[in-house]
Amino acid sequence: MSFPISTFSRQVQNIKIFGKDFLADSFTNIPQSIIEKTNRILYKQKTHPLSLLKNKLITFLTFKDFQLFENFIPIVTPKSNFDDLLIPPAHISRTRTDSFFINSSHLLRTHTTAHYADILTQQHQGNFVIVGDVYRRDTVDKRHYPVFHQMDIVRFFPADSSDSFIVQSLQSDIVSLLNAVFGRPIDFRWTAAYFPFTEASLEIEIRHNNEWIELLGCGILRQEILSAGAGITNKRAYAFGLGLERLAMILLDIQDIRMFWSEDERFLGQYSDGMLKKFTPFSIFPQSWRDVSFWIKENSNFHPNDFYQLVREIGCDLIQDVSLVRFPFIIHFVD
Ligand code: FA5
Ligand code: MG
Repeated sequence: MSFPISTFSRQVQNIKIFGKDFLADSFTNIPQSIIEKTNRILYKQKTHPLSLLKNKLITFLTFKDFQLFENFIPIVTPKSNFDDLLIPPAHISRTRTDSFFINSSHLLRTHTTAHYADILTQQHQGNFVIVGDVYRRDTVDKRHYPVFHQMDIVRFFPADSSDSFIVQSLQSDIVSLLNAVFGRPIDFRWTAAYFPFTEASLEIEIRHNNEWIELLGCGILRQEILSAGAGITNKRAYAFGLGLERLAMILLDIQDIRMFWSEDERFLGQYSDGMLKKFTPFSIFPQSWRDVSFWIKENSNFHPNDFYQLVREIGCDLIQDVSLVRFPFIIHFVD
């Protein structure tokens, strides 16, 4: 007997999020456990470490006068999440295996970059910051979670600014921001990256406990985005998008991204005084490993992300890490 993996996922027919009703369709893949996460809004809870870190970042000298947008709800259209950012029609992030779709016309934003067009079409022509929760179907490990938080920052420059001037400003603003947050010079490296919405795209990685951890992506915003959005032709801009959990994990020595969702006083209580301090671990449970194996029918459209989501659904937050081991045999069954 075989069951399609979706049989086990607690899927919903009519979806209510933020008081709005949506009809499920063949694109729907958003489970109840994710809908529930949309209500938590961790980055606005006064003494939650993500909210404390957000406040520290937005009050940094260079960015303190930037306009803050933090009230956009996470429901977006494929147009704003992808099209407006020049993400091509065949890009993997547009698929049901990688993103959480409410239905074919709405999804949970996969990045806070999804709001650039909303902001630019309001004829907003000044520097800005966006903060929000973002959602992705992703691997299961201590640094990935299906819901996490991003901060995007966009800074404008005069039209005649050269690429090298903008990239230098971008890199020095980011390094100054990070040095200020850590209170010491950080150990970092730049790596080449690709984003459809930026040119000269880069990522920064920070060294922590002898591992390089990717923290943010950035680049010069493609001029088409500024001109199509607000008809801005007399300015250029850099943009970056930073993972708040990643930064908080390094800064506070939090080993596991699931911790941010804890409602345990032993976690939240450590930050109730509003101070960003090193985390003191409290787990009393020893680690435990399990092997799971199953058959996948040849040519089935199984994607590992379907299995990861199933693990999240059934194991909830007890599971920290899933490693994929492909068994080298292909077995042919006769139906
Ligand atoms: C983006 O999301 C781009 N929108 C960033 C950007 C903005 C680039 C503006 C250029 C201009 P990326 O997919 O790399 O890029 O994610 C950005 C950061 O989010 C990562 O560097 C990482 O810190 C964090 N991140 C990504 N996936 C996860 C995850 N599943 N869990 C936790 N943090 C994550
Ligand atoms: Mg990246």
